[in-house]
Amino acid sequence: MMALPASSFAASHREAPLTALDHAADITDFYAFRSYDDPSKVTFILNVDPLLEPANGPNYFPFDPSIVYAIHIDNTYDAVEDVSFEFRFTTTIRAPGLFTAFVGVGNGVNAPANAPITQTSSPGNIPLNAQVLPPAITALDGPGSAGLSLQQTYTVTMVQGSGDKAVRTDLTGGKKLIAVPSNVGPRTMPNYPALAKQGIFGLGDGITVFAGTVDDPFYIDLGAAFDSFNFRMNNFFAGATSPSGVALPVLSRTQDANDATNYNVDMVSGYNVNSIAIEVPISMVTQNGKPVIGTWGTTSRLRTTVRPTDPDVNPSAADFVQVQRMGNPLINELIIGTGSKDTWSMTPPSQDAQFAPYALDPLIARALNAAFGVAVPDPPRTDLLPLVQYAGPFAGPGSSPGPIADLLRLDTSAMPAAKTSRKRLGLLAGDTAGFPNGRRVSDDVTDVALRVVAGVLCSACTTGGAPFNAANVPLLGDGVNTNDVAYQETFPYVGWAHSGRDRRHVDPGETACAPNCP
Ligand SMILES: [Ca+2]
Ligand SMILES: [Ca+2]
Ligand SMILES: [Ca+2]
Repeated sequence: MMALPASSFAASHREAPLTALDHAADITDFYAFRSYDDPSKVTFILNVDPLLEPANGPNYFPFDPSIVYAIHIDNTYDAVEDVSFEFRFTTTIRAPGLFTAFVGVGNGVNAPANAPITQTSSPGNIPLNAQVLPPAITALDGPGSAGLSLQQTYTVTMVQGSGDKAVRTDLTGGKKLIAVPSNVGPRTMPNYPALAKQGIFGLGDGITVFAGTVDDPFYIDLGAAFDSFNFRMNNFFAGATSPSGVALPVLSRTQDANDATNYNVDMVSGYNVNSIAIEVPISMVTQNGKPVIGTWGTTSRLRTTVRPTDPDVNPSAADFVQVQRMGNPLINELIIGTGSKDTWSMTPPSQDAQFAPYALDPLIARALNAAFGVAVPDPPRTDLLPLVQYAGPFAGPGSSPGPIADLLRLDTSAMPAAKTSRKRLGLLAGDTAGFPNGRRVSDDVTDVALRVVAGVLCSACTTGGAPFNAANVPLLGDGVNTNDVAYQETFPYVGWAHSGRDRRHVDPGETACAPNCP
């Protein structure tokens, strides 16, 4: 089980040993929230493939055609999926003679008068005066897409039920759904936002999908967090110390209330991630008028892999096994012991009871106590159970708590918060439309997790046998309060991909957001 997690740290970038070696299948973050711009719908976002350097050509970051990417919804409180959406990708190299996956200049460039003499037997042979460089890429398909050599299409399948009795429905409807490539740069893709928007597809019945490379919406001082809690405290915090006199990574009240300023470095700034987003009517994923759902994402691979001598970039479907999953942020990252992470990744959430000891006595809380001297509640940490059961503030009236399972729980009857009243700390700041009621792209799960593990939700706990006062939990945080680029207020809500030519990573010592910080 697990529960909120704890300390800071990337929601889930490279957390498990096996998926650290399988980056394409590595789930970085999973989001589920009632759509800001259409409250009749809910949006799910599954992000994979961490820390994509935007300049990393020439093939950039295609989705893996041998992975099944899936989003699952439980609406019967048993932690078994009732509705799932599966995404499968196919790669086509449309211009095999090109030297890169994406190239284009202006209106195209023909061979000049002094072009090298052509050899008819050369595979790269180009006739005299013929076009050498295609026009800049302005479309995902058809006119304007000649330079988009590597094109990925995908299918969307709705699965109702689970196991052998599941009913599978192709939602693609014969449409050519095209994944949005990474932003190569302004010469090759002169109007990237317009190009990316072409990757938003309506599938009918109120369903909208998007797949492609985008700005990683997650923000964190990753390097400080994983250097054994070596947060940069000198200039950014209130100078608070624990009872044992150790400096604490604590924000001042003013800093904590400022959701638009970074006091430390967002180490994910300037990096992209691969994103799969689907928006569906709430009625499609709820049952019998019960508004609460539990949701999670998975990546699955073929159980066995055959390497053909004739390379096939699109292997056929066969027997798949789950490689990774994610419900709540930071569970695998911070709660599950490293020796159990790979097992956890491959286990369905309905069997999470076996991991309950990790959450009921989370090592990360003990680490927080040891590193900083902050008081944390005594185990068993039953205050963490609402994160792994249908219990607590978002349980829904009369619902069964169900088994212990890492699901991201969302009460779809709670109205989305307007941008001006949206709080990065979600529920902890009184914004009931945010984490842990689902998770929006802007929610600061790092700071929330630190405080929850430190006991901020603990109303009847003890510490060292004495009463624990949740009001005394300090304003723990990493000093990174917002993303490096503005989020969008409409589907798919994330920022578009950073330019490979012009991306900027904020460095330690730079206290501001990147140039576009909201
Ligand atoms: Ca179910
Ligand atoms: Ca970002
Ligand atoms: Ca933060």
